[in-house]
Amino acid sequence: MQKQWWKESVVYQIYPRSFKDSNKDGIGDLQGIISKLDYIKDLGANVIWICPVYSSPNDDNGYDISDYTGIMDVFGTMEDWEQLLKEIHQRDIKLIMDLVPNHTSDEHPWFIESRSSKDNSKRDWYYWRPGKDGKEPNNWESIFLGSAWQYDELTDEYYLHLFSKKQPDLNWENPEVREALYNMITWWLNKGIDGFRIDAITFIKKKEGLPDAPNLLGARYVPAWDCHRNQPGIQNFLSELKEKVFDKYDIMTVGEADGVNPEGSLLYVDETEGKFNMIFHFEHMGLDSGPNGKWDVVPWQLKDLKKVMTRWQVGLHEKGWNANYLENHDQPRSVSRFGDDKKYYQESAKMLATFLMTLQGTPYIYQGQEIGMTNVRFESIDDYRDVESLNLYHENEEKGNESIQKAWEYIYAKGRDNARTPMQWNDQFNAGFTDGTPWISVNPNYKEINVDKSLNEKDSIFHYYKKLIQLRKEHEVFVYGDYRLILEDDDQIYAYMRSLEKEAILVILNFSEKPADFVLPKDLSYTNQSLLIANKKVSSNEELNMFALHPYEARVYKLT
Ligand code: TEU
Ligand code: CA
Repeated sequence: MQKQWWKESVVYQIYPRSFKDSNKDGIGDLQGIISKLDYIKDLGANVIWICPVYSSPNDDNGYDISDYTGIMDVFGTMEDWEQLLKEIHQRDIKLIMDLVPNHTSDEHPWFIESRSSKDNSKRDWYYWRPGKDGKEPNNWESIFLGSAWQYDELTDEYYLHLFSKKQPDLNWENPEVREALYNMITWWLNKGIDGFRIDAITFIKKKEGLPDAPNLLGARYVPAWDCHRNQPGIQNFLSELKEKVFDKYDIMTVGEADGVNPEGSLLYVDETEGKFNMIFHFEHMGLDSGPNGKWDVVPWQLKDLKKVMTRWQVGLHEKGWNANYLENHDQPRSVSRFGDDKKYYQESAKMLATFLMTLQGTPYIYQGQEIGMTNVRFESIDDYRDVESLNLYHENEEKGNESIQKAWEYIYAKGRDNARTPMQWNDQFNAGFTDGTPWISVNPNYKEINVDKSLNEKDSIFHYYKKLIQLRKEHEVFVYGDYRLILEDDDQIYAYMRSLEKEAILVILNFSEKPADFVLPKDLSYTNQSLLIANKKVSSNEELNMFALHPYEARVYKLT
């Protein structure tokens, strides 16, 4: 396996709007980030991924871009950004930016031109279609609900938007669009950044003819994944992007690849043929969804988590590379979702940290994860900001009380604002995030959960993460070792071996709120055991062959 800096890295993800406000307007900004770089350095992350900071009317918090080469006013100026890059590099950290090539804002000059008339030279830069029988051109549902088409009176046609109606999809079939995007990407790379996280990349190819999706239940709009996600032909676009742009730089690229499975992933991340270094898959994020998608909330099962993660771990071994994450700005907080944010809060947050940091692949830590930030339950819909959750709420509002109750349940479980409440820096006013009024309220638990406290307590979740990051740096086996699942059928314990030549690591995780009996498989022979890290006190004379794990206990042994 080839050694690469991005395989050995630990990434810290920043959602700028919610990270740190420097000028009291209630919105996180670039100077705020600069003021906290030493904190990230102290944690030990050596790559920062920063969510979009480009000019945007903020319908989807920066994922609706109106100027790809401008900085969003409320975040600062290009000078601030340049200072940020410089200060990041001075600390020996790398910076990857978010790249959003599937759509622009409807306020982007390209779209304004495109919308202006049917014969405008940029008309074909987006998907414009006439209505069908007085209705939308097809029955596709937007990923953010409602129709994926928006009617525009001016030219009496509809435009396609897979996300919000302020995010019209670019037409990648048009070579001028691709060229314009490549120029923009090159422009950023020439500024000296170290790579990109590529947003919603599996959506850039649409099914030929934009046909209706199968509609068994006769719904007005239907999810149309099989028409717009990971479609045949997409790899041609990605190869071109790679050859014309990415290949010319020593950068790290991670594609956000909803709808890709381990088998199909090699087209994306094969060591030689792949178009990206790694991708974010969604298979583990789907484990608490039923057949009807994200808002069909069901309990997740450990056996499924093992199956999914193992297929990726084994499937990519020596062929490609994994990007591992348990939460991000689109997902609930992992301790609330896969752990227990009440009774076994500390234990389960650390257990999940152990899991994330000991898998094969590059780990991504989302801001606040390192101090165990949790989901939030605001009581009024006025406290929510996310366009997706608001759409869900309003769609259900029309259907009456019972539906509203359901909507609340879904928003509490899966709403994206769970991860977007301000970073909790201390127990002071607004958790130290802002001296003004925050754009979204602070999670009321900031007095118990905050950075100051986590830094001061030596057994904190923060220090545990820090130690795990250190271990990854000290033992190559964590990065390059293979992965082998053991105790496959155990329904409480998730355990695996990581091995590299003579180095072997045993990871034991109790994913349940009950004690669990661990029995070492007979075929695992070793002469010496040493405990590298654990989230509970382990007595030094404990036998490794058989012992009882506490709820959510995690242990990592080195075996020789
Ligand atoms: O997300 C795209 C995506 O496929 C999902 O993460 C989706 O937004 C989510 O499942 C909805 O519940 C990316 C960004 O990460 C997200 O923040 C943006 O809203 C979206 O693209 C549009 O740019
Ligand atoms: Ca600000």
